[in-house]
Amino acid sequence: MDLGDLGQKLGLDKSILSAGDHVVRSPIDGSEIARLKVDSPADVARKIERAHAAFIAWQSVPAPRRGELIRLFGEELRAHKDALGRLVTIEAGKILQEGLGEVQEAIDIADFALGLSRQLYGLTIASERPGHRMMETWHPLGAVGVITAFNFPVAVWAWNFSLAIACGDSVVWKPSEKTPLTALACGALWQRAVKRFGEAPEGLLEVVLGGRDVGERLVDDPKLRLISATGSTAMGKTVAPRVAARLGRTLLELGGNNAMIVAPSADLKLAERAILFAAVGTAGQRCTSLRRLIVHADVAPALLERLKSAYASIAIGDPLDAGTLVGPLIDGRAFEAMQAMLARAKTDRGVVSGGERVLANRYPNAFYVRPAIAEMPAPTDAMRTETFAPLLYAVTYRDFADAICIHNDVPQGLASAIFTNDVREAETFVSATGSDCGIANVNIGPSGAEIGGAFGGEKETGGGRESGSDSWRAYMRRATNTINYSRELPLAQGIKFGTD
Ligand code: UN1
Repeated sequence: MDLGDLGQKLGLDKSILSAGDHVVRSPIDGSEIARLKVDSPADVARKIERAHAAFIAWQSVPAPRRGELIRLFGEELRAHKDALGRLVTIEAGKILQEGLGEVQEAIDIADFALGLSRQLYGLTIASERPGHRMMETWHPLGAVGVITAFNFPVAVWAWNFSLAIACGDSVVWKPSEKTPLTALACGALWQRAVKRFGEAPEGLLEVVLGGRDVGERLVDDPKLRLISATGSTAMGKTVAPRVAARLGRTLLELGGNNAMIVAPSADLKLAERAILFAAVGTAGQRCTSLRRLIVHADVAPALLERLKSAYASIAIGDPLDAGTLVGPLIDGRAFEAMQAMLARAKTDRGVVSGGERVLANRYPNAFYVRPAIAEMPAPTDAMRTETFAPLLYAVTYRDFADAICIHNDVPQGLASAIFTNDVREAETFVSATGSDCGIANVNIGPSGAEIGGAFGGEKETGGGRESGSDSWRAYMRRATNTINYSRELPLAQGIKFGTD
């Protein structure tokens, strides 16, 4: 796999690509695309220090001015959408349409953050005391540590970064070891925006490369007031207590185990398309990927028939080719994890179609699989774990209340969907007693959320909310101000304390 002129287009100096011994491979064919230098403990400390110093200066820059820098960054992203999207495809293996979509998501959040920079509103609150006013003020929080996963190497960082910068923070970013080039390219585009802006402090974005030890340095550093981490539930379970031990803040976006209920009244054609995009798109490697299908027994045979024939003929191959819908898995470990779960599904009396390795002759060092459907006689324990691969379990239901129970009976709570034309079912699904997820959709799949809404989930998904709505509050600190403009000093709760 050759990067061609992508590095140059994205402002990556050639020398960076061979500066060290961290080998970066493309999942497309397993070939080496770069050897990068990772950060030493001293490098990480220096970068955190630099980000902290940048925050000290940046917090005093008026928010709309901060928004202007994000606007310039959005322009860089627009101008380099094609090159960056391609790099995402080469490094993460997702099809080009999705690589481009991911950069678009970063552009969208830049626009959102620009508008937000004039809308960091606080409340004014009625005081119980005469001649007093209460209000809330939102202030920049500090340097923020952002840890991201391989599967969304631009967008998830951008959600955090653009909001943090608009909110007056700085960011130290540790990308996945599997997608460091994309991170360096984002950093280079950011530097172009900074240069055009002219007056930003150095260190608003520091990219740190390395493995778990580098992540741990971020997690343990009290200068990073917030750690925003995206990845597995296992990762979240180590990050959260460590940050809590120093009483820092976390924003966690962890595993999902997303389900869709298909009711008898559903438009099956729409459902089929939604299932395909959600279950096989990104080769099942989104945290919002569809993993469990809960279908009414009356429509299950027809729907599964259609799905199985679509799965059998879906275009699997080079994600840079326009016709491809399913690219490679990220690596051999992902492939083995999927195979292990397929074997388990069979032991649990499931009927598996697909799941086999394909294109092994052409790509002996890469891992392409046919997406799999495992029809299970009943929900199983294995279905409670997230397998980051295109493996879709299907179970049937008769009673709608049972479908909701099956739906919620997993440790994770990220995204969910129902296909129905019955208004009672639709409204129940999005009500308090319906889906227990952070994202609950009707007649669209669980994946592919827009940036305007808050993104994240409940239970073992970690509870964090990123991206749109009021997620920005996580990147700021709230001050409650009470101002006395009277000539008296009345105490709250009517307390009398001595005499005046
Ligand atoms: C992720 O997989 O971590 O909703 C993020 C979606 C995308 C983001 C996924 N907008 O599927």
